[in-house]
Amino acid sequence: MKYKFIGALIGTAVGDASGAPLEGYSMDEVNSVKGRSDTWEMISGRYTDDTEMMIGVAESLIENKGFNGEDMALRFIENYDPGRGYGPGSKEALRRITEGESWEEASKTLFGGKGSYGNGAAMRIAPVGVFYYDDADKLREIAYTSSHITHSHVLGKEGAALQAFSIALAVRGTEKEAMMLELKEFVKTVVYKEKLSKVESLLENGTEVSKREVISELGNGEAAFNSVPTAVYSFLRAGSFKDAIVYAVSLGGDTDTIGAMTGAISGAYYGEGGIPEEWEKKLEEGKKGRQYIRWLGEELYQVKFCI
Ligand code: R7I
Ligand code: MG
Ligand code: MG
Repeated sequence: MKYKFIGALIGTAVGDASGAPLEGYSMDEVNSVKGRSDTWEMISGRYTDDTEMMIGVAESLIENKGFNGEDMALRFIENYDPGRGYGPGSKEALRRITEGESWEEASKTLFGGKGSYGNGAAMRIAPVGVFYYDDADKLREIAYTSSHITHSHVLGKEGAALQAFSIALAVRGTEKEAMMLELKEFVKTVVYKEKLSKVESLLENGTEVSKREVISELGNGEAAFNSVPTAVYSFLRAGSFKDAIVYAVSLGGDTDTIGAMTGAISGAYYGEGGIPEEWEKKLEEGKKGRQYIRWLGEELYQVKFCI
């Protein structure tokens, strides 16, 4: 169990770093850079906003032994490094909070008052997925409220909840075949129900389905509904952590984020031991690098089970 907690967090970072140098590339561009998948290697160990925000979520859950919105928002602000490629909506929400607006209000005015449906809330959700893995109602509640700091659109929040619940099922050790049913029962909005039906049909068609079809059915973009189902599919169709990440990144588009989300679910499912050692070792070190992220996973486990 401890290695599943660590796996979800390190998996986020490894998936993020794997996709980072290719973010925004089309599928064809990725394939021309990467070549055949059996020669595929992680180019750089540097992570992006996805992992930096995930670190903030973990730090806050550990420190408060559960969710505290004001504290989590402050962690995001403290950790904020403009060189990590933040989305414009998240950046604006954090700027507003820095200037004194409450974390409950700051995200509401974005995108014409509808709030963001970007994948920025889902990409950072791994600590919520592992910490509340045994309580679906609580997991949904905390996924929604933690998302709200930057993402107040229902589709942004629901994407984060779907991603968190996928991680929770992986922590529980639910068989892949049984996951689809649980996920379909869990999601509430039509958009995600339809996307999950598409995931199911694609899975039924086996590994021969073309990447073009996957991209046109599920998406590979920055909206949560065009990337969370893609990560779930990338995880479900693969037989290992490595295959899942290579596939997710090979779709192009929002590669770091689809990589991070696929890595979180896969890391929780296979545990840290399923993550290629050479990839984990390549992750950046420094103040909040590889060892710190591992430590956060251990601490989350301690807070969950030992206190
Ligand atoms: O969701 P967010 O933090 O961005 C995350 C992405 C990931 O790929 C990271 O790796 C990083 O590169 O950024 O930031 P937002 O700006 O809230 O959302 C991302 C994008 O989704 C926006 O820039 C918009 O293009 C789109 N988007 C919307 N478009 C129209 N209407 C999000 N919400 C809306 C909307 O309501
Ligand atoms: Mg990023
Ligand atoms: Mg991204």
